[in-house]
Amino acid sequence: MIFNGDYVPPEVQIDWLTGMMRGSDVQQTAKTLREMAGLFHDADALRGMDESTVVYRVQWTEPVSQGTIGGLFWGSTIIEPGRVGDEYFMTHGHFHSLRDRGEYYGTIGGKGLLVLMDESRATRTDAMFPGSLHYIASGLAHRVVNTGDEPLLFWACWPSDAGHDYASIKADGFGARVLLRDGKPAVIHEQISAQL
Ligand code: S6P
Ligand code: ZN
Repeated sequence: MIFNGDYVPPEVQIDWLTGMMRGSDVQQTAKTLREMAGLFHDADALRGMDESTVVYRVQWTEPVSQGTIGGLFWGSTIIEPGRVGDEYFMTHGHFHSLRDRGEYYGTIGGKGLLVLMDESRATRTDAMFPGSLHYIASGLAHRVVNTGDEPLLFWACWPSDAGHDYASIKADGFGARVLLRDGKPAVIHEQISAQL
């Protein structure tokens, strides 16, 4: 059926080491501090920065349309080094709209932390470094933080019907932030207010 000529996947070339993708099907986006307002905890520090600063770039290919069951998407993300106040540059982070869809991340360059959070807000981090492979289990929100001095580059592969739920992260954030403390990155978990 797949060989009957109805479906010809788009041609895409990738450069593993730089994260660059080429091909008619390649899409890309760059996220600036302006678009990320509200995600960093220090609003005063953000106001003092150039809001056109690019925090991260994503390139990806969608060989089938979004929502297709059984397909896969593929892309790269490059997060610049930097901080807003004491908080390291990071991606927005998201749950998949279909919660039972997982994902793979594989790191090429730089270092950082993959922040994972379940629906109960329990949050943990995995170290990212060249060669680290991360299986993001279904149901986990995921965000990447660049804790190094150079760009952090990773490749990702995710299901074409996963979708992205950014709204719940925009509203409530993650259960932990990665902040500069005593000259090094520290994972600061949120205070859980006492239940009455
Ligand atoms: C998609 C996958 C990545 C991210 C990218 C940017 O499921 O996880 O391609 O889209 O790393 O992160 P975010 O949170 O802004 O989408
Ligand atoms: Zn994802």
